[in-house]
Amino acid sequence: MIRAVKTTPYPDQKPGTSGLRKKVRVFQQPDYAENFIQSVFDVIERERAGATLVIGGDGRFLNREVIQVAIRMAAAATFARVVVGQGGILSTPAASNLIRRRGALGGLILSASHNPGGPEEDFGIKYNVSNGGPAPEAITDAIYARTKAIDTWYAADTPDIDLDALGEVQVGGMTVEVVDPVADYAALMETLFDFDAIRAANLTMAFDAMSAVTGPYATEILERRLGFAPCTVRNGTPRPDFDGNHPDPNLVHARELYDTMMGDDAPDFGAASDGDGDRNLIIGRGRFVTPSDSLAMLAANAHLAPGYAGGLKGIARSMPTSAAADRVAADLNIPAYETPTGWKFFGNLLDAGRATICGEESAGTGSDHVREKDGLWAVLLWLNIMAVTGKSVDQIARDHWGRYGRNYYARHDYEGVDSAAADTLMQELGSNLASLSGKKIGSLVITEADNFAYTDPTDCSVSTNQGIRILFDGGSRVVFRLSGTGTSGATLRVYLERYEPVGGDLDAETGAMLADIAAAADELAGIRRHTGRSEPDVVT
Ligand code: VG1
Ligand code: CO
Repeated sequence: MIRAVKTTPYPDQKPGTSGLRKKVRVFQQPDYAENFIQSVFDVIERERAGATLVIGGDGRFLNREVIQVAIRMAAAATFARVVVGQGGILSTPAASNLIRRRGALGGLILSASHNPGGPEEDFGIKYNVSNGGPAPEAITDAIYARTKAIDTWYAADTPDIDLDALGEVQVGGMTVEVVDPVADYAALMETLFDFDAIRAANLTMAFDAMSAVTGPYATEILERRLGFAPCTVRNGTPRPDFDGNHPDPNLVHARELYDTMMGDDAPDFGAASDGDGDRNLIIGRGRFVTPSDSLAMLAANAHLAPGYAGGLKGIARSMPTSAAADRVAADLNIPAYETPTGWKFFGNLLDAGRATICGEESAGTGSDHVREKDGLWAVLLWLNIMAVTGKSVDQIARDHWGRYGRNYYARHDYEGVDSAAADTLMQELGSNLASLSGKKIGSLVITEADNFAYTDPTDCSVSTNQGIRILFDGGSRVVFRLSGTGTSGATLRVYLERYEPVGGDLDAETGAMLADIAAAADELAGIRRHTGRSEPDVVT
């Protein structure tokens, strides 16, 4: 029996940088999740009959409830099969892998990623397509359009299934298969990396899973398969509220790990991951590596891992990510791509075989093995490189800078800013760009200023208004963007970068090296004037 339920549209279901993210309370409104899921199914109406759909999430509050709803709705939408992670758990990269391995039409990933969880915090739904990656803009735009017109949602009239029992059950005419969320993903990692070499290197490490989804994956791969000591994985059990912590692996929220790694008893390697397991934080003993540098260093050394022994086809980075990776691409004589923020823009490049490794300054790195960024993948590639070279993170970083120069980098986030004030700031700045070229601010000379637009080289689709870039003489720059993943007010992101060439000051303190660019950013955009803030809330 199929239930057809009359509904009215919600006006605020526009997917952001990575799916629809709202407060849990918003998702708890009648029909809210159902409207969005039905809108997804309506957009794929012609392909969905008889197809497979992957469903899973990061275990946060509301995860199980929405999975049960999605299963009943998938049965009504005539999917033949749903593959769901046991306990409703699937990390984002594991979901991407499952979609690809099962030849699924797509997947629903239930997560608000690095945002906090719990009844007062955030929830999210993202649709991924058959390549395993986030739906491209054409599809998210179509989903949004549909949410504004929807009048009915459909669900099989069936009870909840047991999400904890592995195996198959029938829901209406559809098969639901509850699978081990870790097995396929761990097997994939074994094909990419030299587990024997990592084991033989006898490295020590600390991994903070932040009470989020990566715990079971890290425990299986690091402790069971690679033989790292018990308790290498901290906070390894996914909790609906992440134990009250903010599962964003940066120096603020993963402070304990940072302190461990800077201490006298630091292990060789420290890492953390975010709510849904697609981000990574890398800290060596006494050495933090910025995500932009990590991308460049991984790309430069990837050939040392079996999965990349044949070399890279190209490297892609999001626009606000530092240009460190571009220097590696130039050295390897392969193309470098600069895309808008958000992993959905890498999908076409990966599918077309133009890029092998991609990354973002926000602690996302990944490759063509799936179509999402992948936190544990980055951790394993670092371990593989350390094992093969016998070098520490600090040595790898210093050698890298000695060869390519160093892109000092930081992101300043101003959170919970009044939305109108943030919009005015961006508009004022945007309207002045033409006059900026040649202007001097302190010792910095502006060479170029624009509002970043991207033309996808594979399908020629154009994305405009992707952030304001102001480039200075000598390879330094500042970028301004408004976040597309927040759930209250606006977050202004200011990305600061200064290039220091080979032979220059390569081991200085980042804040000091960026001070004049930070001052220039305020002078150019009037951050204090518009937001009333004199300091960023978070510096990463
Ligand atoms: C942020 C990051 C972006 C990342 C996105 C999703 O977006 O800046 O690089 O792709 O989060 O990551 P925004 O629009 O807030 O700047 V995740 O791990 O939250 O899925
Ligand atoms: Co994430």
